[in-house]
Amino acid sequence: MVSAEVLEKLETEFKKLEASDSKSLLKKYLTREIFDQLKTKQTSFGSTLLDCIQSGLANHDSGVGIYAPDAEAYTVFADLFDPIIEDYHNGFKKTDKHPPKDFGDCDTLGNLDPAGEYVVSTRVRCGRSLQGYPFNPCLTEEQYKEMQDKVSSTLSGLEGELKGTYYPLAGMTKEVQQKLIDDHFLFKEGDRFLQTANACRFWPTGRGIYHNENKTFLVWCNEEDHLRIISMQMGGDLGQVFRRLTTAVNDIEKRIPFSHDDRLGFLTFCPTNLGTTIRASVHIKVPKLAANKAKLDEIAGKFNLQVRGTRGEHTEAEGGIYDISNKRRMGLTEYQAVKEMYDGITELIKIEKEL
Ligand code: ADP
Ligand code: CIR
Repeated sequence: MVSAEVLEKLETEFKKLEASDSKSLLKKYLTREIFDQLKTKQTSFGSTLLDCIQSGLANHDSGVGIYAPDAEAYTVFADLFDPIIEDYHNGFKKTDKHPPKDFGDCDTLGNLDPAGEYVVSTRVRCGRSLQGYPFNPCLTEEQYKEMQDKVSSTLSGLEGELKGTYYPLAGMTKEVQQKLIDDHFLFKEGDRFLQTANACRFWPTGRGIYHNENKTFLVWCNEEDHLRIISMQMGGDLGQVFRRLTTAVNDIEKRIPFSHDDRLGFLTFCPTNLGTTIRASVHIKVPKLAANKAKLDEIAGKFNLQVRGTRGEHTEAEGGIYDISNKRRMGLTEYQAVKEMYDGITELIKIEKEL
């Protein structure tokens, strides 16, 4: 049974959201009818509607505003998740099925900017959830420790270019942590969207980063998702970056079983990351296009691209450097998601050159 306290909080905060000018997908799709239908539901982990939407209720400036506290929430609260998923992932309907994993032929993706005039660096990441564990809001401190042990010992088996070291956040000096964040290798701390989603409990327990010597291959442990697997390097050689990622993911998948759903693809905490979970991005300087930020967003949108600031989501551009990536991750293959970024960035550079 959902407690009277939770129901009361839901009611009060829902009214505030309704009265706000929030542009979030949560506000767009949480009608009174859907709200009343879902407010008394619970998953077998005890997760309620409040657990799903508290981040969006606390942050009216959310773009999306909803997270799945456990995988079952995608089914129990489907009447809210499905339209949000459809909107974010370019029309992925509740009757649609995400295609099977397909990394395609990385060799068909070349260097986006061989002369090095525009692209500063290239990064491709994906998210994975460990089978048998719920997402952040439902994890116990013990589970965080257990997962970190599992992840660090598994990754210690990687070889060649992927060989590296796991660094737990607990015990890392603030200087080292800040340098890793400033250099774009490590997740930031204190993200209010995640905090209010109840995703930062027991921090920094169980959180950490694995990376190879050159920091071209990295794995985040227990930040937003159980795992974020990342390949990145300076310049625009997307083919090389994606090839490294696919090699790593194929190898790690042989060692750890991940949560996958027949319809939704790989399962993640945030519905924007479901499916392929791929975000392929460049750090890019396009000063002429960026002279009008609204115009840059509009043109990027035409190519299904999303523009972020230099330090990632919810940050500003520094030194004219934008993070531009594929927006949708569902209803297409891994290869197609990366190709969407490749084709879009190729067009953006062409437009920039012509201005
Ligand atoms: P995520 O990519 O995991 O969704 P963020 O948007 O917060 O999360 O980005 C995480 C970090 O990755 C940030 O420090 C951001 O600057 C960095 N980053 C993203 N794309 C690139 C890129 N192409 N080159 C260098 N750093 C990047
Ligand atoms: C928002 O709604 O703005 C945040 N909750 C982030 C949403 C999408 N980003 C993500 O998954 N990293």
